[in-house]
Amino acid sequence: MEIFEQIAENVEAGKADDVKSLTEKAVSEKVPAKDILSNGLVKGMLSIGEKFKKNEVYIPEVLIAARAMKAGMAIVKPLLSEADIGAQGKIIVGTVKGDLHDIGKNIVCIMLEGAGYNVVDIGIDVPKEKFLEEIKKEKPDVVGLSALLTTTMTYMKEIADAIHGSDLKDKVKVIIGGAPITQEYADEIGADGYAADAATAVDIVKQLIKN
Ligand code: B1M
Repeated sequence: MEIFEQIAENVEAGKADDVKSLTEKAVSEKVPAKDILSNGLVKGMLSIGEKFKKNEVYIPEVLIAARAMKAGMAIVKPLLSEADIGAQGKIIVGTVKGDLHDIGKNIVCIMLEGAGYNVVDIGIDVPKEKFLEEIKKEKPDVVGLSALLTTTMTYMKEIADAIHGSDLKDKVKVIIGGAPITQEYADEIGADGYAADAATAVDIVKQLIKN
């Protein structure tokens, strides 16, 4: 079985120690960190996500898998940052108020860091006031909002409205993402970009910072 498959299977099975040692092995075999992340760690997490959706596994299994994934991410993350050729721009990323999901957001942050951006992760359950405060403090080029629940995605509009209604309007671009988000919703709330996955988020940020 190839190493990516082994990593993905062990993420799914929640075996943090095995994920850690397999990730270390892949790194020592000079497998690119980005490939370990997307073909192994993320693949395993997406797979358990699908099973959770079909009620084939429950929340505890998902949490244990997330912990295993994080064990691998801890090894891969500094390597992605080492590939940094210099900060291309600054991005603030947070999961919106009421929402505690952070796995996708963390992957987006890692991929952006890996692409050379200076990323400020402001965490989960973030109210609009905190987004505005951090934008004023950090002066990012782009602010990224993540939401995984249909009940919390509506809060993205409140954040977008707060930014667009302030003097920060022309200073920062807004991108949004998360499982229930669509391009239509991004257009509806006046966001500058939408990304279905972390790799696309990097592409969109690149385009937005260039313009
Ligand atoms: Co939650 N959960 N969850 N959950 N959970 C979902 C989202 C759900 C779809 C599961 C289901 O099918 N029923 C469902 C939402 C239903 C809905 O709103 N329509 C759901 C629910 C209902 C809940 C609770 C309400 C459950 C309960 O308590 N009864 C509760 C809510 C807690 C809260 O937030 N207030 C809850 C709790 C949890 C856990 C704590 C158990 C855990 C979160 C652990 C954590 O994040 N630390 C969890 C998980 C893990 C999931 C699923 C299984 C997996 C999410 C995940 O990590 N996916 C999820 C089912 C699913 O999505 N299949 C589910 C893997 C990750 C790599 O993908 O997050 O989509 P994703 O991120 C992707 C893209 O979306 C995109 O890029 C990422 C990487 O490619 N992306 C962005 C994400 N953010 C982006 C931002 C960007 C750009 C792209 O720009 C800024």
